Amino acid sequence: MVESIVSDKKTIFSGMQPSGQISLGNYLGALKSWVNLQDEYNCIFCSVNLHSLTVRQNPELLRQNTKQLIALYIAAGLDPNKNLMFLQSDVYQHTQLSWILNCYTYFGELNRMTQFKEKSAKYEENINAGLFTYPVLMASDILLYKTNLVPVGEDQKQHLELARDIAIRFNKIYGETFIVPEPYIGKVGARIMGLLDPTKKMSKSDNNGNTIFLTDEPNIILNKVKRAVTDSDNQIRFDTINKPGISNLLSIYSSITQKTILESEEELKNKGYGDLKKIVAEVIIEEILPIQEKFKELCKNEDYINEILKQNAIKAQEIADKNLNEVYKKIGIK
Ligand code: AQP
Repeated sequence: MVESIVSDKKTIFSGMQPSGQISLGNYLGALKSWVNLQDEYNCIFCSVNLHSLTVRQNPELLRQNTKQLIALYIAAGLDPNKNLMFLQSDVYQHTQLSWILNCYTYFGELNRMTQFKEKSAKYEENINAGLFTYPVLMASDILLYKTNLVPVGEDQKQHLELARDIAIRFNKIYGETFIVPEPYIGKVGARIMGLLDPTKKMSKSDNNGNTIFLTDEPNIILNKVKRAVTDSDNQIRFDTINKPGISNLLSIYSSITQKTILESEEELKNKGYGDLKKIVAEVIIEEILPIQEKFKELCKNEDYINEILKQNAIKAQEIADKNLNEVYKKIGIK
């Protein structure tokens, strides 16, 4: 059995797509909690740029967003010496394994994926095969590193379940090869909804005032929060069905301040909506400003980011190559 990265620590894999700039949703739902994992686990935080090709990208923007994503990982507190941070496209073994695992995944399984259904509806002019087989590439990302744990939001649970099924299926045929990954159950980040449509999640590829980006200037953040959709009954209370806008503002507030929703409700219940928005915008700005300052510094030093990517990709390739070769031998390619 091939070892995972090092020592007795468990391996965690997660990633983000550079399909836009990182949103407040990506930060509060994922990145912020990753920072707390880096001492206890062997962490692999990839920029999954090949995944983002399932939706048409502007090549220049994709290049820029890819580098910025890694700079934001570091600015938010991920230490490049403690975590493996690299571009998915720099480790070709991801796509090699993906092809193999495609042959161990059933059409019916992929056809059941709700994210495929949602994205097909959102991008109905471009329902490409990559969108359909996306979960197999994700399974490859995870299984390639003998990952033990995957921090997943609600939206990715089904994909992780599929990765587990593929691993179990492969192990049954060829003997113990992949570690069957478990979901990481820790302090789960909040699911942040769009400001203009609080019934749908905030996405980095939305660019219409629905999304706050980590790189937004304070006045932009204030304006976006001021324009957030609320309701007309002027009561601050958490009720996602009847008051999705106010509930979303409460989620953002409690996620940043680390207070419970109940504590936040109690603290803010006598405020008007205008004051609530001002308070929420203030805590967002306070949280994001230090990240932005560090990010701007990092962006001045592109060589530093390039070097991190290069060194980390070499380390990742070493592990990936070993594990892919094991698969090749088992299936008769080598
Ligand atoms: N709104 C959100 N609230 C909480 N967590 C979120 N995540 C994404 N949106 C929210 C989490 O961020 C991580 C990285 O996501 P991704 O880049 O792999 O793709 P995604 O989930 O499709 O994110 P976006 O922002 O919605 O990207 P686009 O617009 O390209 O589709 C994941 O852990 C995800 O759960």
